[in-house]
Order: sequence, then structure tokens, then C-alpha cells
Amino acid sequence: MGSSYRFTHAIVRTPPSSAVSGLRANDVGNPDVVGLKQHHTAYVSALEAAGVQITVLPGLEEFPDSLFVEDTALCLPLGAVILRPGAPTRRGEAMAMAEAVKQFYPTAVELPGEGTLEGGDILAMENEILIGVSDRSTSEGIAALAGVVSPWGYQVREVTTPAGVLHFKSDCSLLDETTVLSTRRLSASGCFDGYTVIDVAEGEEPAANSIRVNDVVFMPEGFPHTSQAVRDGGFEVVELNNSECQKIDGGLSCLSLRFSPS
Ligand code: CIR
Repeated sequence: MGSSYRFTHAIVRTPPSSAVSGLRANDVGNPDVVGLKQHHTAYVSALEAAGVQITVLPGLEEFPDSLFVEDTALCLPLGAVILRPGAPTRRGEAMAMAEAVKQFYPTAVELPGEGTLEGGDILAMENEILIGVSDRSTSEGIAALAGVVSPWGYQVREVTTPAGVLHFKSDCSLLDETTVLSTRRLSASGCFDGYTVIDVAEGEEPAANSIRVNDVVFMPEGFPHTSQAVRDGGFEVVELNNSECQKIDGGLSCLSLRFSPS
């Protein structure tokens, strides 16, 4: 138990200066790169303090969104899969990540077929993996992943991402084996029936993208009602400033690949 949130290692990528041109659904202004890098440094320190050994890769200037490493690979205890991002400008990021992943998983496989799949749509629980179809991830990509992870003991369940939401995990996070944090617009679909759901407060939707790492839940700063609800659920919460990342639709989960190879 706990394999879905107990991590020994993580891979991150320093934000490139080109992140000012990162993809975004709504333009609320460019991120401040100095602030983005400071927040990233604090994020890395926080993961280290939670007991994770971090590999920091250099930013890729030719890929403005390359700091969002979560979208490029899925690393489970028994194996890793190099994904195929649905955003055409992000395709090359996955191949750039393969080399780093293979240091930990020598037999990492590339997602078979032609479907697309971004890690932001993948919520890996203990025995099942929920994957949201989105503008970035297709049913074909999800079916291909299901075939790869089945021998590793996981069942994949295809679910839907709310309209207008970038990724499935933009709206939810795993808190422990049986508990998720979710926006109401997502949990209303019934996809978490059987799990305990802690609701994100109305108007605090970006707080849904939090991460449980070992004994801590990392949450973005500025969402007091939701962070209190998570604390009231018995979890230790550490808040991190993610304001610049949010301008290019990035949450805390996107910034790392977290894993424990067995
Ligand atoms: C993108 O649109 O692809 C980036 N600007 C944000 C990616 C966020 N990744 C994630 O939620 N896993």
C-alpha cells in the first residue's frame, strides 16, 4: 500500500527562459521568468525535504513547456512508459526525457500506436489508473497504455475531463489509497464513486492540482478554504507559490516525474 504516493526519486527540468511563450488557454500575461525559476527552486527543495532524491535536467529553450515533465512519461514501480504528448509543439519533449528515464528504468517502453497521451491526464491509484480523455489524450492512446501496464498489475479506466479543462489532473489529485481531492465539476461525473472525495472549494479550482509526496500534501498557495479542508481530512499540508506557472496552465503535479523503481 502507498505505492501511489511513496516516492524515492523525482525528475524535474529547470524552466527555460522561453517559458514566457508556454502554451495557455487564456492569456493572463506572461509568467515572470525570474519568479518562475525561484518558485521552481523552492519546489525542488520541498520535494527533497519530503525525502525524494531529485534529478534536475536543464531547461530546453526550444521547448517552452519543457518544465512540465509530468506530461512526457509515466513511471510506475515495475516499469516506465515514454508518452506521446498531444500538443504538437511538445512532442519532442518526450524523446528528450527518455534518456533520463532509462537511467532508472533500462527497459522503458515507448507508447505503442499513434494515439496521444499526456501525463497530466493520468491519475495512478494503487491498482487502477484513471485516465481522462482530453484535447491532449485520445482513447487510442489510453488503450495503448492499458496494454502496457496490465502485466504490471494495473487496470486502466477511461474517464472524461470536464469541458474547457486542460488535463484530467488539473481538476483532481490523489491524497491517499482511498481519498482524492477533486473539483465538484469533475466528481459530479461519478468517476470517483467508491473513493472518499474531499471537495475543492467553489472558486478555488486550481487547488485541485496538488501532490501527495510521502507524508506531505503539496498545495498551491492562495486557496485557503481547500487547504483547510485537506488539513481537516488529517493530512499535513505544505503550500508552495505557483503563481507564475499557473499563467501557463501549469500546476504542481506537472513539474515533476515522481517514482520509486523496484
Ligand atoms: C501546456 O499547455 O501543455 C502547458 N502550458 C501546461 C502543461 C501542464 N501540465 C500538466 O498539467 N500536467
